[in-house]
Amino acid sequence: MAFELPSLPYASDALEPHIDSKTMEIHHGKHHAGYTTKLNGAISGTDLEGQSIEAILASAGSAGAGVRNNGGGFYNHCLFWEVMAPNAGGNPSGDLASAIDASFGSFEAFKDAFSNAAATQFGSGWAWLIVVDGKLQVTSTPNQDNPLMDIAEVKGQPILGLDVWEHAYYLNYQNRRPDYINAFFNVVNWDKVAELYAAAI
Ligand code: MN3
Repeated sequence: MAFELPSLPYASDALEPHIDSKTMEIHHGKHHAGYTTKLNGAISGTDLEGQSIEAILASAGSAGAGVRNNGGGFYNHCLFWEVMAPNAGGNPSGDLASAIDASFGSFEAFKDAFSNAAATQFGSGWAWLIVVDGKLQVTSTPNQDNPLMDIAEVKGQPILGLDVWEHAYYLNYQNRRPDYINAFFNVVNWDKVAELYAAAI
């Protein structure tokens, strides 16, 4: 069973003006599609073929660069599309909001920590909100690594991820990564993040 590129859960222009249609089309239809095809090629005929993406990521350190980069790229973008939505943004509620307050002090403090992780990730990578032993933590990873990988410095279950590769924002924001990070908070699907949080604890 090969991995398949999931459809975007909304139209490519649904996140405008925060994330533009052209960026979404290329990001999903070219970049994510490419990671998916290359992941299938990298695991074909190996012990990893037929395993879950989580199991594959857990052996990323020994599986070689093709599996590490494309397995991460496949998983990370699947999560990324899901944690965004049109008419979203605002503040989380319920248990997730309480957990954010407990771990960071306030939602604003969380936003600062997450934005800082995204802004200071040197070069290409991702910022994450993860669950570690039932608590929330912000971290970042280079390239297409993620906190599910055995080689991650900080490990945990991702419930929110932000792609800070230039391909994620350059058409609309050029070098203004902080503007893209601010805009991202207008499209965060907190209902989905809350669902992932509930599943993780
Ligand atoms: Mn990307």
